[in-house]
Amino acid sequence: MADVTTDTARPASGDSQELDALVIGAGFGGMYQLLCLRDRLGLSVKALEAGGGVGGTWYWNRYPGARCDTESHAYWYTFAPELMREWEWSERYPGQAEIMRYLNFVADRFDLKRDIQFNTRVTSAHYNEATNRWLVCTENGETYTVKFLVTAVGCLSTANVPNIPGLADFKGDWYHTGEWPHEGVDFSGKRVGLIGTGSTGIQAAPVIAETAKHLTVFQRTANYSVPARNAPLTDEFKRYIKDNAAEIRTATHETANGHQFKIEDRLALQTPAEEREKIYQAAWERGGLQFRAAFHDMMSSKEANDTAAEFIKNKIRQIVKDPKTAAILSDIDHPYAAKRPPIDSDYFETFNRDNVTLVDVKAAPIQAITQTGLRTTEGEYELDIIVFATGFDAMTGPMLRMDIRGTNGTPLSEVWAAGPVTYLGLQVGGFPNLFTVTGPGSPSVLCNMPVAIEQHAEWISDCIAHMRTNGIDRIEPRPEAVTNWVQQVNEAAAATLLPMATHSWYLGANVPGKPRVFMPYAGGMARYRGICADVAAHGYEGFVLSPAKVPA
Ligand code: FAD
Ligand code: NA7
Repeated sequence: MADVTTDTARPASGDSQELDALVIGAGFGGMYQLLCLRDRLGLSVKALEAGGGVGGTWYWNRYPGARCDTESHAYWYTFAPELMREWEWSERYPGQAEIMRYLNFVADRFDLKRDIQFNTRVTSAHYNEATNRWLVCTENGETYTVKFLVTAVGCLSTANVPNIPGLADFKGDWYHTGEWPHEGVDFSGKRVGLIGTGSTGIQAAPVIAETAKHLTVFQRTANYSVPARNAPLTDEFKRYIKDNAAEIRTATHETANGHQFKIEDRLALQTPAEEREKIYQAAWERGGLQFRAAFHDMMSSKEANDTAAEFIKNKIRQIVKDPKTAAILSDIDHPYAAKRPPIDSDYFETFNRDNVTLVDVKAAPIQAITQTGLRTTEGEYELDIIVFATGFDAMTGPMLRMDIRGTNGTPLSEVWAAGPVTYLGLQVGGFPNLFTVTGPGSPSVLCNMPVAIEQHAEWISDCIAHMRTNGIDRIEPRPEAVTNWVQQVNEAAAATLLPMATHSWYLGANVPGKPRVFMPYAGGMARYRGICADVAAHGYEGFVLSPAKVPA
């Protein structure tokens, strides 16, 4: 354990700025948390953001084809009805640039930027028990002393570049999709290698193929995908959104996954095969993430899931003309949607192009990156550009990248050594007054995220308001509440097929050495919202609330 009296986080010079609260991050989460604490509670508060602007995910992920998979009328803030009327989306799924315009619009509308410091990465946060304050240090050498610390660092903000030997010697250019250059990348006339066939690789491949001389897609795990069927929104639908803003908000609050669509009650296994096929076909034609909602038992019964899986595999075989390529693409080893289900615009069709090749790196693993390309056990591929669509050190990565220490100087990395343990994904035992927006153990990535983010930011803000009203200085979860919640998170996952995708990032399996623990809460957003509300209504049950010290 670290000695708190010799605080290594404290820089040699510079006065520490004192604030009521500090928010780390200025994506959807950090922006709204800042607004709640500043404008509703009247706290002195600032947000620190590593990037050069607001937007979080959408600031960093500028790769070709970057687009939201949530439908636009569910992927926004719903806390202010007037905001829902003022903003107008143009497409069924908003692209990266449009989301950035939206988040800048919100930031300007609520004058948030004056309290956000950009290009500022937080490196450490140490709790001082004697003063009940957090000492927060930045890469630039500034320090802040704050009572409340809220991390809104995102679940998918730490890029995962695999440690493939030889990358440093590669003479071409390489990029990770989550750290894409703002000036863009010109693929024309280039031989491009794309590693990764998750949601991102599946979005990027068709767009890269349009301009690249040749695109080679290196696939390790074959993946399902359903057509997105993106299209401009009609005037009629835009009017519907404006007229029904309140209903849309309510709908997203009541569904299990925070989307606007409900999971059907019918069961795949009780539906005659012919009718089931028709339902899948209709869902395929409608497109989007709601394919997953076609039957209630899809995520709880392997047999039911197999019917969806087989439908999609057949579609792949029908779309992809070369039988060998189709076989590699449809050789999928996990239940449908047990990994984050991608949606696409012409992904499988892309493999019918003359300038696109699929390489099965499960059969012939990648050995090294060479000066001029990439080598697998079966051969060498000459490349000018390598694109890593290899995902993120999800959920815990951004937290553990900082040196966070709680009571007795205990590092968060020690408490989470065997996987993240939290109470409600909102607080960690031994880290008083530290709140985590969409922390591990909350629905987060299993949900339409703005819905989860709004609920967290509001719960945190209400909790701090309660503390201030009631003369409470410090809050942290009881150990038994943490143990009980971790068990509930495990049970919720075990009731679904999600853990069957043993290589998924939900389990931390994509990062070598990371503990394999199912991290998000799979019990559904609506149920989770109710649990959090009950906890608050019962005097913050499961938390220790300590009164302010009366001066002697
Ligand atoms: P982020 O947007 O990740 O913002 C966190 C911010 O914290 C970042 O800007 C980061 O720079 C900053 N930060 C982190 N650490 C530090 C530090 N130490 N110091 C200072 N700043 C720090 N969700 C959906 O619901 N639907 C979708 O369709 C969808 N599509 C996605 C597509 C992609 C390509 C990705 C990567 C994610 C997608 N997501 C989607 C998830 C997405 O992350 C959330 O929807 C949402 O944007 C998260 O907002 P956030 O504020 O919680 O986190
Ligand atoms: P994902 O879903 O983690 O996908 C990463 C892909 O990269 C996946 O196909 C991985 O294969 C592949 N990968 C990772 N490392 C390697 C190595 N070393 N060699 C070959 N292939 C590799 O990330 P995404 O960015 O697509 O999606 C993450 C979220 O962002 C998603 O929820 C969306 O919201 C957007 P694997 O499956 O591990 O075999």
